[in-house]
Amino acid sequence: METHVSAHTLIARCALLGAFSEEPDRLTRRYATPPMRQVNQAVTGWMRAAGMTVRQDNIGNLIGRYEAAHPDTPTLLLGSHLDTVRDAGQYDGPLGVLVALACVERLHARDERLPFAIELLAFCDEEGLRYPTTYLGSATVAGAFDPAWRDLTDDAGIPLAEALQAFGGAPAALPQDTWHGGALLGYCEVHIEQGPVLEAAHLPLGLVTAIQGQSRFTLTFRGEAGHAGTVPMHQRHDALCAAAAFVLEVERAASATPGLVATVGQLNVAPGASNVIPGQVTLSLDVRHPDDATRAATHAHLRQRAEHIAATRRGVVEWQLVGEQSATPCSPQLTRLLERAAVAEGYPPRHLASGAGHDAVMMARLTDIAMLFVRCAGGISHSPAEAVAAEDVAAAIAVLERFLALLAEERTPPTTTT
Ligand code: HGY
Ligand code: MN
Ligand code: MN
Repeated sequence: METHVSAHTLIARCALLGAFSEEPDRLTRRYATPPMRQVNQAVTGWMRAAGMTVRQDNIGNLIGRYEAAHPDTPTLLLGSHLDTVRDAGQYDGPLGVLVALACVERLHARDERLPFAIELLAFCDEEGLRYPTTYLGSATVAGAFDPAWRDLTDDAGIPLAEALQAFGGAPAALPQDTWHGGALLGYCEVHIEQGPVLEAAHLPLGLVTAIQGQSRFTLTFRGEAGHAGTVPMHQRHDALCAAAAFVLEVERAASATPGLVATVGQLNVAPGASNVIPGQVTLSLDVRHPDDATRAATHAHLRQRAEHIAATRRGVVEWQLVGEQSATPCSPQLTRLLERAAVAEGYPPRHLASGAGHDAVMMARLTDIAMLFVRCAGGISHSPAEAVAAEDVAAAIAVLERFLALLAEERTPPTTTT
């Protein structure tokens, strides 16, 4: 009889969680929404069955704890996120939570305790879809939650403080959610690669060296709304035309800088009618580069360009920083251990940088981090086309399991013979 969770079971679990969505025909699971409650419920059941004690913190993270062989031992953190982007795939986030859970299930099935406790953090918001910020869950655990975020509002005007309360948390108690459980050994996150490098190299797994930095902004171009039929072209102050010129400027600047990626992914046109000249456009800007100085120089340049474009069209632009993360290196020590685990399981140690952001960025404020990437089909993510192979998931479980065993070995004092 199989005593542990197979890769096939794990993929079936991802599909099960993927059915919990705010929208009937596609997967969208934003922070503190009813489907987030449903995934937390499902994962709670699996965590309990794996011998973990489970709690939900004030921000809404689901936390399972598997005790160590002895009290007063340090803790290893494992985790990833359970929220999604809009029209998402099933693996970005949940895969990492469920691979870590599979390893704990295997320990529990063997009735094995390690010389450290494991806390599995299933973060409630990594994507930043509902509120204009990212990493709400991991920022809270890392003690980086900005109290001003409590007043942020979603598209329906619901303040974050209200949403978290409705989800079972207490805004005033958020500081208590900062890690206070004693010594940490580190944080390790398994995640789909979200890029094409591993697939091109015909490798199932990769070891992350660093996570590139990113800056996110909201820009508001203001012009003048007017009648689409009566205002001559030369007398218009069309905010969408200004925004469109800026979008192309973003593409130009990013293409001219090696390694730089920049994206305008959201555009809200107001008043938003076919017979009205757009008076105001709000757009998002996401800028990333492995080198922090290059990223900063690029967004400074883009800001100048935005102001220039607005001015030449006799409008104005407001530029608002939404969030900024420096490039985050992974811990060489923990990554070496992960590499030893990969090699021991027969997988070549391919190192690569992460273009996507991860909860590990926030956790690096608290402790050493390491990340294991799993190949995904076509390098596609943030799309329902996300796919992973069962053999690759099995490889990830085996390597994380081996990583735990190596860490346990390192922490077990050698027995002395008399
Ligand atoms: O946007 C990111 O890099 C991440 O997937 N949230
Ligand atoms: Mn994502
Ligand atoms: Mn993710």
